[in-house]
Amino acid sequence: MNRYESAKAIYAAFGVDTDAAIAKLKTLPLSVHCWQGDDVTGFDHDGPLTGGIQTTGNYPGKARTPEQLMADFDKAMSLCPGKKKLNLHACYAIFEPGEYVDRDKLEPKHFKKWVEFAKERGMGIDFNPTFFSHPNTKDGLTLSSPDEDVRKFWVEHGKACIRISQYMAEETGYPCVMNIWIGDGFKDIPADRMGPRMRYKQSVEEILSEPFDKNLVKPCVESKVFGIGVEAYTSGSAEFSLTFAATHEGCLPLMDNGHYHPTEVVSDKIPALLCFFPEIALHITRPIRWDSDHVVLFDDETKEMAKEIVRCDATDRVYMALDFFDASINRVSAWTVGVRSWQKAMLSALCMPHAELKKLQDEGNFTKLMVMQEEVKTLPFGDIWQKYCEECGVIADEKWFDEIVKYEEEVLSKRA
Ligand code: RNT
Ligand code: ZN
Repeated sequence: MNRYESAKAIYAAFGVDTDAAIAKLKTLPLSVHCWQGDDVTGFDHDGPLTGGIQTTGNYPGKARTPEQLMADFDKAMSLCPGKKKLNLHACYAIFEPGEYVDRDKLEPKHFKKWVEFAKERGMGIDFNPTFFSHPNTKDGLTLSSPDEDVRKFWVEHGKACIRISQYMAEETGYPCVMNIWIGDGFKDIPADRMGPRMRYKQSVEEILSEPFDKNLVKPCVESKVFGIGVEAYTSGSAEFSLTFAATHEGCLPLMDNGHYHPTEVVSDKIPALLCFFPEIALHITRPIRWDSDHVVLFDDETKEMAKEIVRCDATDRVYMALDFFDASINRVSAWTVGVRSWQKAMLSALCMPHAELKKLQDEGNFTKLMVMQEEVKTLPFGDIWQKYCEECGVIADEKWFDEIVKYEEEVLSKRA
């Protein structure tokens, strides 16, 4: 018996069908963010990264052109099992030589090359208006600005992004999740907390008044508790964003697990939101002490989030996207580790006897529940992972890193 067959039998004794788990995971799209490849820079500006987020590190070989970013993305994805979607930001618009339009004037044609890229690879696309890294941010505010010209500019950007999202969905045949996140906020104690939120509410309502097909475009609002330089207050707080989504049909709440107080966990929020929302969206990241956007690992909270999605039978109701950016290590490797980690978390969640464990809970058998939850932790998951990778045609073990070393030597190290 080979290792997979042996592992499969061990799992079967727990009532888990590992073949079914592998087959299921192959169908679940994971949205992979383009911005790990170039430290959230994009192609439409030269200025710094703003909006309260920051990349740290200066590892050589960063992608500087669409061609480089696409090549790096391809390299990383060739080492990752599973179904992927491409997650783009508006600042990754690709202009013709000499062409430039500001963000309020963006059109589908500026994303044609990305659409071709995605279609050739059978991927859908998710999209994000970029409300940061732009000079038209006044006193740190965009959609919640009291300056009507500034606010209107960003509303127009949001509307343009709805049209672009609709185009992406029509072209690829997959719904486009369009996520609204603003870094608006204040460094110090504000005198008016409600005003910016009322303006933010009005702005998103104006953006969503742009016509779109609700089956094709899935607008979201992403909350955040604080950012660098906006420590005291954010317009898009958790309560604001959640309530906005709850009261605006067709708008989804998006939870980024770096955006809450450090003792809060998104794994517990997933089943809470699923009681009310038909669909929700996630940004999967790894906060260390703050919203640091470290590379996602196969760690406890990551596993717990995946477990909740599977246990709630919500794999078709949760849009899963990665969101991290580490500039201190090889970026292609960072991408690969993050994607593989989430895939591992999902596969291991799919290989748990959830019905049996729930039964123990409902019967009040907490003694056995604890025993079983501990026992399943040491089942031979590595053999299931290996089989999944093999079936997906990617390297299962640590040898994938040899490919990174080679790519760094041959490609990344040659970049100016
Ligand atoms: C920032 C948010 C947001 C961004 C991306 C680039 O804290 O998490 O999602 O990371 O839009
Ligand atoms: Zn995020």
